[in-house]
Amino acid sequence: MTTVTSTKFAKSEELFRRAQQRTPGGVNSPVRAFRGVGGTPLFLARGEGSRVFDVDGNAYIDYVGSWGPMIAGHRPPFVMEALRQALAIGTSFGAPTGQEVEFAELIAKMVPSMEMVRLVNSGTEATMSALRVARGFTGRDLTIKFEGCYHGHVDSLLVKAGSGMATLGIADTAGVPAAFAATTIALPYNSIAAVEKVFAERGGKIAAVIVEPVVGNMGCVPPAPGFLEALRSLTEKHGALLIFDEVMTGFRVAPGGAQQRFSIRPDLTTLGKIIGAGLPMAAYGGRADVMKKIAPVGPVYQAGTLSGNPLAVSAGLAMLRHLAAHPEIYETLEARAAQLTAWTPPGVTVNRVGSIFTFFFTDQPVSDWESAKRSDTARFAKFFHFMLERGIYLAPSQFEAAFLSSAHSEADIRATIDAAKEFFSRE
Ligand code: HOZ
Repeated sequence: MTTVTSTKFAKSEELFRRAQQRTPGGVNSPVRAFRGVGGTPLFLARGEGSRVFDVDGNAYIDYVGSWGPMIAGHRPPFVMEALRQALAIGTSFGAPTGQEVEFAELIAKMVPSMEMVRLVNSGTEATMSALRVARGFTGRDLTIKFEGCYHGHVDSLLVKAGSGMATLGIADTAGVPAAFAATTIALPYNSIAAVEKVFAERGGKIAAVIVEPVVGNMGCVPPAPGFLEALRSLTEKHGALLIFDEVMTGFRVAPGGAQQRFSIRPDLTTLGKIIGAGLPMAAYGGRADVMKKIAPVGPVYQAGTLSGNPLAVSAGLAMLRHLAAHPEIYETLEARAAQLTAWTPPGVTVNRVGSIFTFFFTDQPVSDWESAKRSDTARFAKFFHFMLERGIYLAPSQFEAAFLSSAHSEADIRATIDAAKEFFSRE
């Protein structure tokens, strides 16, 4: 029997009630459950340009953008056309296609450190595989990661992780054998001294340093000047690999990602989100001598039935071609995001890199997980619901970033600023 409620979210509420009977927490990925802000998650019916529409018919200016992929907004015509053409051919072959070759060539052109590339289906698979090949290449087991960075739900990387782990306050997840977690050393983001110390003590055992070059998963936290450079030189000095997790920043903060923006060449890179243009796809790649350790050429095994799926590759190829052909998009994104974050609300710290940004509800600078977690999450939750009521859809957690798309107009930006200013003036 259907429960009828009188709120403007009645259909979402009903779907959420049913979903919780059959899916843990009613969602297929934890942060979506609104646990960080309370209330009922919106069940979405469709998206178009800068807008999403929920099942109750409410429209929202969308700053989630599917958590990053929708850099050109929802249903960009060039992606829709590529998908139409791909559908006419077939949805999966489990065999190589010509488009995969073109795609790998274009990725290598846009991100030159990725001399060789493997396509996988999610960011988690990409980081898991990159870590495995780093271990296989170096013959070492330990990994350095940073507190508040999130690299998917890879067993050994769920240590002091950001995103849903930060939102739900889970420090170390159940189900990960202690021996796996023990291969990870979690250090404060932006602390060169902490990384130097660990390398001085255990440098010969460290296979890789994995880092979000701009953190998106504790909210947006930029790298301090010199931090990425120090990671590069310390890994080089000690024979460890530097892995840039560019699942969020890839094709987002520059056509060639954070490594282009900050002029650092990592050994390995992981990509997700924009690379699939909203379809399930990710990639890892890097130095040819490292990537040649992967089967069938080398002894490091990694495989996938749907890897290089023709629909996902068509969409991704259309997206990357579009971004490569229109570098002016990055200037527009930069200008609009700067406009959106040019004012500082009282008691709030705004962090932004390109079109990724976060309003942290603290008046102190946010440069790592210790400072991010001082944010007033209850105040953020009030802000979130106020904005939602005014038709603005933000990520339902203080510890996630907002993403702007090229479909967001100046009018969208103005409407967003007006709503936010109203919140702060009424508070
Ligand atoms: N881990 C994603 C954001 N950091 C959330 C993905 C989702 O819930 O869809």
